[in-house]
Amino acid sequence: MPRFGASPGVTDSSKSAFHLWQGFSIAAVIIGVLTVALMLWAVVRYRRKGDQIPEQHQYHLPLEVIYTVVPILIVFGLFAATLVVENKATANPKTSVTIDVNAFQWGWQFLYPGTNALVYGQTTQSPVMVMPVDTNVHFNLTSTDVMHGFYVRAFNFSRYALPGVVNTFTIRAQNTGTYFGQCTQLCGLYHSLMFFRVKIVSAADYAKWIASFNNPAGIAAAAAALKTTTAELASGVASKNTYTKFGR
Ligand SMILES: [Cu+2]
Repeated sequence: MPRFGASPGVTDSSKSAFHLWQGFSIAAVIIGVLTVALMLWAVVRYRRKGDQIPEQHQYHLPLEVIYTVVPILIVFGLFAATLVVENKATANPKTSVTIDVNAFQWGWQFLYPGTNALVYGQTTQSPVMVMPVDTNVHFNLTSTDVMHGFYVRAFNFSRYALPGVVNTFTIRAQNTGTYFGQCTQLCGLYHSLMFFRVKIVSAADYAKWIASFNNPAGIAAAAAALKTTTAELASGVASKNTYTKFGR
């Protein structure tokens, strides 16, 4: 089946959103082809054949009922399909992993509550958020300063990161790999460089990664990072990298 310019992505909800997009596109193609065919048929079949005015008709009730009811049914069908996919995407099922995502001008902080793990990075540092595959991962998304957008292309998913608001959602990844993420709300000078990456790993590798923060060096590093980020975020002005080139 054609992709109609979209990608299935790597999560449960990205795939259902992708299938919804395919369904909408196919419906549009069918309606488009049908409409053009009817127009062409009318143009050819009833083209001017002489100077005689054709027979004049008014009202064709069955036809009028059909072209009122059919579009309504189409809209309801598309609406119902959308509702099913949206409810799935916004459901917050039981999860075993939680990640607190905090956006700020101009970077990302990923905290793993109940563990020592902490990831932090600005602009082209592209911090790497690690998450396990085949696991419901719960996200608490916030912002320190202004509106940001949490967007991962491979998730087919975007959410506002708002100051003073916690947006929650659940993602279940089906594939491992590293994927590109970025801010999608114009949020200031370095918005265009507000990158991050998502690394989806096996459950065993995820446990190993979390455990790597549990030795004295890891704890010290995480504590130092937390202190730095807290100070920088509290000051409202995070120190900026010197922008040289894309560090992707
Ligand atoms: Cu931003």
